[in-house]
Amino acid sequence: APTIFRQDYAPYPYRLPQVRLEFDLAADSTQVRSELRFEPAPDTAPGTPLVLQGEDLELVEVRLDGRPLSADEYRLDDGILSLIPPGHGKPFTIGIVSLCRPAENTTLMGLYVSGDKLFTQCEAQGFRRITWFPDRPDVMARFEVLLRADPAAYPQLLSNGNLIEQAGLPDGRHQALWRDPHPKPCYLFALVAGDFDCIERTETTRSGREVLLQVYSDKGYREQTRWALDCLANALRWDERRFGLELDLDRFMVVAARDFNMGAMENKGLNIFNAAYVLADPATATDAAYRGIEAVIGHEYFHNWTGNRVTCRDWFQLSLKEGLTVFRDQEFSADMLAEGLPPAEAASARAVKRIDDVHTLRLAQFPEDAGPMAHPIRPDSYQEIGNFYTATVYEKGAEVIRMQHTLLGEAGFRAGMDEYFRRHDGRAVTCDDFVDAMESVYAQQHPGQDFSVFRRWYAQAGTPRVRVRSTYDPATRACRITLEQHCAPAGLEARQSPPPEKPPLHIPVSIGLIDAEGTPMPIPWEGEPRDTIVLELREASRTWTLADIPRAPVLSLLRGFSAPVILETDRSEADLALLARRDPDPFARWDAVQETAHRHLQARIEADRDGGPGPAPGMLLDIWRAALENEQLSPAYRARLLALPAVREVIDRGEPMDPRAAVAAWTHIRKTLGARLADPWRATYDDLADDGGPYSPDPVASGRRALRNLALDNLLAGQAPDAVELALAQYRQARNMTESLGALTALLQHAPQAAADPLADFHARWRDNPLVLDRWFGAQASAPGCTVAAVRALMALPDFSLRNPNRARAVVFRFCLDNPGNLHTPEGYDFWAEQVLALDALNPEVAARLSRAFDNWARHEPVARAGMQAALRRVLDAPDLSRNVREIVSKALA
Ligand code: DPP
Ligand code: ZN
Repeated sequence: APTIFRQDYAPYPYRLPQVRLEFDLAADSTQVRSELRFEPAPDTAPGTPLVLQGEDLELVEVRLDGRPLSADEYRLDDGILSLIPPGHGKPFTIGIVSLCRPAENTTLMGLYVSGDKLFTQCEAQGFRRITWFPDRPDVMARFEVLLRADPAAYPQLLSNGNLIEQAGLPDGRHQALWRDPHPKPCYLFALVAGDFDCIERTETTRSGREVLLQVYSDKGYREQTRWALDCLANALRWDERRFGLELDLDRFMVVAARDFNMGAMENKGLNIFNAAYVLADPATATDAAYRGIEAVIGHEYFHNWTGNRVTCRDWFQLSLKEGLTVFRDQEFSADMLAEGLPPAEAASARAVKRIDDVHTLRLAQFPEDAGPMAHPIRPDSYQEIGNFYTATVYEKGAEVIRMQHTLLGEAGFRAGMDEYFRRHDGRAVTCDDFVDAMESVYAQQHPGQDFSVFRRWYAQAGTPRVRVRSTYDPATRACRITLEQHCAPAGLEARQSPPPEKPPLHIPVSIGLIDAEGTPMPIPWEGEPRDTIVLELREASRTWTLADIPRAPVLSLLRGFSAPVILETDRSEADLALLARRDPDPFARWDAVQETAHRHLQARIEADRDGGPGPAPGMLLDIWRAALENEQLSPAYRARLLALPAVREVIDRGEPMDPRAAVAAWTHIRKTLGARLADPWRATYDDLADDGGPYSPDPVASGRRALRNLALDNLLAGQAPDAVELALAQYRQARNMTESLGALTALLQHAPQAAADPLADFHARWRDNPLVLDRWFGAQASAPGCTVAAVRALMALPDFSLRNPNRARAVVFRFCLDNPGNLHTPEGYDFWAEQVLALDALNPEVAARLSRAFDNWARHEPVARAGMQAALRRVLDAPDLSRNVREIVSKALA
C-alpha cells in the first residue's frame, strides 16, 4: 500500500458550497443520488481534474450540469472518479447516482445494517463507501439530505441538522428532509433509519435559546437512556461554564447502535454511539460503565466545537481535535466527580480521575511509543489512517494539551482557546494553528519566551525520560535539583542510520518537598513560599537552586503527572515509603506506592529466575496496611492506592519481557498480600457493606463499592477460609451490577470451581441483554483458567458472533490482551493469528486493533519472541490481507 506523507498536503482545487443527497434506503441495496455544486478555488487552473473517491460502490450515472456523461467523458479507476470540469472558472454541478449494499457491509464503515436498523460511520474515510465525493476533511459543504424508506421497516429517518419536512409518498414509502445549517466535512455526515425508543428534554442555552436533546435506543431500552441524557445536559452546561461554548443547533441527537467499531462518533447534531456508552441502569451497568458513559457523551458533545466548528485540515492533524477533546472530557469528568464536595474531598476525587487517566496512558500509550507503531501525536506518514486512532494521538495528545494548560494556567488557557476560536471558527486547520493561539497568550505572560521548543512534542515520538538528581547542603540551606532529559529512538527510528536527532523538549516538572517526618516544606519561589512549583525544563540538562530549605528534603516529583515522561531517580526505598504514606499530592503518593510495588514485583521475577529467596514483602505490606486502615482517605482513593500495577505493566517493564514469569510473580504477590492482610481486608469488607439506600453512581458510593470489591478479591486471592462463601453471598444479594460482577469476576480469578453456579445464573438472567452478556463473556475470557480450548468453547456458543465488535472484544480481545498466561503458549499464538485473519475478512478496522497485540514481540524472551514472530509471519503471508492489518504487521516485522 502506498504511504501518504504529511508534507505532501495540497489544498483541494475546488470548493463545494452545497451538497444535496437523496437516499432510497433499503438494507440490500440503497440508491444514492447526489448533487454536488462545485466552484473552482481562486488559483485553480482551467483543466484541473476534479477527483472524487468511491469504494465498494456501483455507478449508475454521472451528470454534469444536468447532462448525462458518456463513459469517455470521465474516468473510473480503482474507485477514483475523475473528470475535467468546464474550463471557464464558473460553478458547475456534478450529479451522481450510485448503489451500495448495506446488508453485505460487514466493515461497519459507510452505510451498514445493525439488527433491523441502518447506521452510518464516515470517519475517517467511510463517506466514500456511500457515494463518490471529495472525501477529505478540508472540503466543507452545507448538506441537504432527503431520506426515503418503507415506514414499516424504518419509521424514523434521521440525519444532521434540522428536520425540514416529513411526508408520506404515493408509493407507500415516506420521506424526511434534513438541512444542516453548518458547513461540514463529509466525515461528519450521518444518517440513521429504524424503529427506536426516544427520550428527550429541552434545555435553554445561556443566550436563551431552546434546544431539544434526544437519546434514541432499541425498543424497550428507554429507561436505560436516562443517565446518558443527564450526562448530555451536564456536558452542555459545563461547556458553557468552563469554555463559554454554547450549542449551535436547535436539536442534538444521540443514537445507540449495537454494532459499532468505536466508542462513539461526533456527527454534527446526530451522534451515533456504541450502545455500551449509552445504556445504563443499576441492574445492568457497573459504576465504571456509568463513568464511561459520562466521559464519552461529554467527549462527543465537546467535539461540536473542538472538531466540528473547527476541524482538521488533513488527517495528520487528528490530534488537533482528539487530544484537545480528550483533555476536555477528562476535565469534565473530574469536575463532575468533584461537584458538591468540600475542597479536600474534591481534590481527592479529581486525583482519582487523574490516576485512572495516567494508568490508561501507561498501559496503552507508553508501550505504543516504544514499539514499531511509535509515532508523534501529529504523525508524518501513514498507509491507513484508520490505524492512527491511537493512544498516542488521543491520550498523549491530551497530555500535550494538559501541559499547555499547566504552562498557561486556567485563565491563560481559556484566553488561548478563545483566541483559537476567534481565529479559526468555521475552518479546517492544523495543530500549529492551535499552538500559535496558545503561544500568543504565553508570550504575553512570559515576555521574550515562546513555544518553539514546546512544539517539538508534536513532532517527536517516544516517551522522554527525565533523570532527577538532588543535593542538599545544610550549611547554605540550599537544595540543588538537576533535571536531565533524553529520548531514545522510538520504534523503527532505531533502524535508521543515523538515528534521527531528538532535540530537548519543553517539559513542565511539578515538584514539592517534604521533610523526613513527611511535613511539607514550602519553597521560596518567585517571591512567595509555595508547596508546589513547576520547573520548566527546555534544555538537555538544567540545575535549579532552591534557597532557604531548613532541613534535608525528600522530593515529591511529577505531581499530578505534569508531563508524559518516565522518571529516573535513585530514590531509596525508604524515601519512596515516606512518599507513599505522606506525600500531600495524591497523585505522587499513589505513584510512590506503584513504584514500590513495581520494584517488589521485579525483584520477585528475578528471584524466581535465579532460584534465590524472594524479596520480603515487609515494606509493601506496611504501606498497604497503613493505606487500608487510613479512614481519612476516601474509599475510591484507597482502592487506587491498594491496586497492584496491572500485569501488562509488569510485563512491559521486563528486559526482556517475560509474560509467564510476570504472571507468576504477580499472582504470588497478590496471594501473599491478600493472606497477610486478611484481617484488615475483612474489616474493610464488612465496614463498606451497602447501606440499603437507592443506587447512585456518585463518587462516594461507587468508591465504597470499588474498595469493597477489591477487598473481596484480596480475601479470595489470600484464600481466607470463608472468602468463597462471602463471594457467593455477595453475588446472591447483589443490588446492582457492580456488586454481582465484582463477585463473579473475583470467583473466576481465584476460585473458578465455585463460579459455575453464579455463571449459569448470570447467563440465564441476562441472555437477552447483549451488553450484559458481553460482561459474562469478558469475565471468563480474561480468567486465568481460560485456556485456548476454553476460549474456543466460548466462541462455539450460539451467543457468540465475530461480526459484533463488542462481542469480539469481550471474548477474543479480552483473551489476547488480558490473559497473558494463556495467550503466551503455542496454541495462544496460533489462536491470535487465526482470529486476526478471521476478523480481517469481516472488519479490517477491528482486525487491525487485534493485530496490535503483538507489537512488542521483539522485546520478549526467546521462546515467546519466536512464537509471536511466527504468528505475525503467518498473518503477513495470508492472501487478501487488508491495508489496515498489513500496515501493522509489516511494521512489526520490519
Ligand atoms: N468517534 C471518535 C472519537 O470521538 C472519532 N472521532 O474520538
Ligand atoms: Zn474524539
